[in-house]
Amino acid sequence: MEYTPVGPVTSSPVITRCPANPVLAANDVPYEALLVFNAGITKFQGKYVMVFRNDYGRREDSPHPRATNIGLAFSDDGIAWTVQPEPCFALQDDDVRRAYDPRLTVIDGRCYMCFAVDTAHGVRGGIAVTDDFDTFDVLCMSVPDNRNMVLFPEKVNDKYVRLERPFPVYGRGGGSRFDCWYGDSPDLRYWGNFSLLLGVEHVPYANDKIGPAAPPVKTPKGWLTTFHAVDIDTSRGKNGWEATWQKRYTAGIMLLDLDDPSKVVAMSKTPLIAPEAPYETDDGFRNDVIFPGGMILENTGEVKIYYGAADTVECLVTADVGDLLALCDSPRG
Ligand code: BMA
Repeated sequence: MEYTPVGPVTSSPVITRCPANPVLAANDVPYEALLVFNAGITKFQGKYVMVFRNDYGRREDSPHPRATNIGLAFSDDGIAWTVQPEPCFALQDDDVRRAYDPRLTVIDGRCYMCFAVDTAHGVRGGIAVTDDFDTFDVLCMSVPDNRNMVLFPEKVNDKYVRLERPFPVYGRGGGSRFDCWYGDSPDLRYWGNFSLLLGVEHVPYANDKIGPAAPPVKTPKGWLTTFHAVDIDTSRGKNGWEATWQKRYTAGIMLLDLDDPSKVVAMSKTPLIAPEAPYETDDGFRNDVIFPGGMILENTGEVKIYYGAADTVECLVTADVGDLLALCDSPRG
């Protein structure tokens, strides 16, 4: 595929990186850990809770870690985290290689976790529910290839709503030109009514793929939500542990219609978060990767956005909700 380079990008001035970044890293984890990133975060039963991806086990023969599990951490302030002694959540299925990139959404007092699953027959997206992070009930698993599912925190028009990112390799020209999709469900198990929400071509700073990021938050103006956007520049070379890494992941922001979240009301045509800080651009497994998985709207109007940085650590930026809404100033196009 041909990729027209996007060129330099910068973060929006409305975000502030947390001075404590990274808020979670491998050395905070009391079991074998190497890359701690792409976490799902929400407020549940009076605490902040994080489920994070932990890739572990350095190998001699490959830059890729040996295995992945999902860790669990709690916090009173959303900044200082205590990791539980053991990972949580594993799928008992011979076809499954690993579950990763979890996202959390509380609906009617229960905590739902969306996750990606690598299987011997393709990548699947699943949804499980838990009340204690000890036992999980898996409600549904998509057909391959699909992942990056996120759930809305309440029903809209009496339907549960999710965003997702299927991988149509044949239908989109053979590369990874993948888009953001909408779907809804009467019961969180059976999903349908799918429609395209946002295509790569609607995002000026993407030339490869996009996907849902953190689960949306409700505002009077609409559902405010992040997405990840990927651009490829074939002149990029080694930029991390692998021989080459030509992608860059930025975070975007958009506003969906309150009554019909299959519609983008407005979006920012420039990135919300672009890789700039050393923990985003240097010394990581894959540098220049910003991958949001958690977004919390506080009563004060502060929005916390958590993201995996460089596929290596978990970080936090904050912004004012009014500023984020003001950034969404362009039509989808
Ligand atoms: C995507 C996913 C993410 C990861 C990103 C950058 O395809 O695998 O988990 O953060 O690539 O490596």
